[in-house]
Amino acid sequence: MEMEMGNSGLAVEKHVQYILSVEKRKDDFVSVVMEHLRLNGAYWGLTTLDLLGKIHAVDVDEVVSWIMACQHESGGFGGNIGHDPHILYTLSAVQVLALFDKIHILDIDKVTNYITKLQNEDGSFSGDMWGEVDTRFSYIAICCLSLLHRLDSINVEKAVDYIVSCKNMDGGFGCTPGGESHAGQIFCCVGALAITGSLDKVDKDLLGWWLCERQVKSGGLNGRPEKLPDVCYSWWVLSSLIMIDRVHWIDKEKLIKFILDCQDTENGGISDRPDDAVDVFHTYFGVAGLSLLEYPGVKPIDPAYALPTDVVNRIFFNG
Ligand code: GRG
Ligand code: ZN
Repeated sequence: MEMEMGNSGLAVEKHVQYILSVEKRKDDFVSVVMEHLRLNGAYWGLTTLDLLGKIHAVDVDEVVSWIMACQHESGGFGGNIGHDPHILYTLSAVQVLALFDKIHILDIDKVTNYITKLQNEDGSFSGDMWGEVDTRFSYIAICCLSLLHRLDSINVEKAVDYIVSCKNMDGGFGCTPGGESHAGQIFCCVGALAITGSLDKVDKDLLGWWLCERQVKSGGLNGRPEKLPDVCYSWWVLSSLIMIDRVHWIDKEKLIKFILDCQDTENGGISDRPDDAVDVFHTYFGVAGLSLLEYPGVKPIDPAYALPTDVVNRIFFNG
């Protein structure tokens, strides 16, 4: 397939430099405000580098020892050293270790125990000891335990039943039963169902229709009806469409153009919409979206695990 390159192509080198500069800038204003997001930010930045074939530009030992220093005695990980543990950061920690083929350095029982204890009687998951329940946490628990080969430590059947109880009339899913359908929650529910081999619980045509209606005139995708398009939905919507085998229902070329239009071609990075300020989150989702669209020069990413396909294959097929 012939893709538009040249001036309108993906500015790989610029984005790599942008990510590397953000990783180093540990104490500027934005980093201080975002300090509690650091472990998530590390996952976004490092996965982007890996998708662009540049993971070796970072010091593995430095990253891995910082990650391990974020672990709490409970087995969960905090967003940074000394922060309270949360399931959100625990997944990021496992994902980053997976990128570097370092999962074996974890005390698997300890991490498994932390996650297992967050499952509630109705099959749902809390995000931490304070108890907030959300289908995001169901996905995270299932994704994380699957990467650790420990899915058998939770009640998978009840976890699936809870996710199904969050399904709506429009085919989508919300954060709790009765919650409005949102592309982010749909990714979580479809991803969890994909990992547990339960995609038969999804009404694929109905959900596929709702998801492909997220594409607006500019080619970008929104997260709900009547909302503005945003590059991050290139991930939440597209990964879901791929998992339910309906990705041919959107216009891929127009979406590629929308993502490329959100690049800062001078200083690197990708923003939520054309001409907005760039950030690592949208840089990751833009590159990950292009990966799902099979854009040349970007490694393929797994739509359920949100990790490069070669990393996922290493975990499940090469010991
Ligand atoms: C490993 C990729 C990966 C994710 C981990 C945290 C998580 C699991 C998933 C989050 C899913 C989610 C709810 C994403 C939505 C994020 C987002 C852009 C929310 C914005 O919502 P609104 O209502 O914005 O503020 P809109 O776009 O609706 O105007
Ligand atoms: Zn966004």
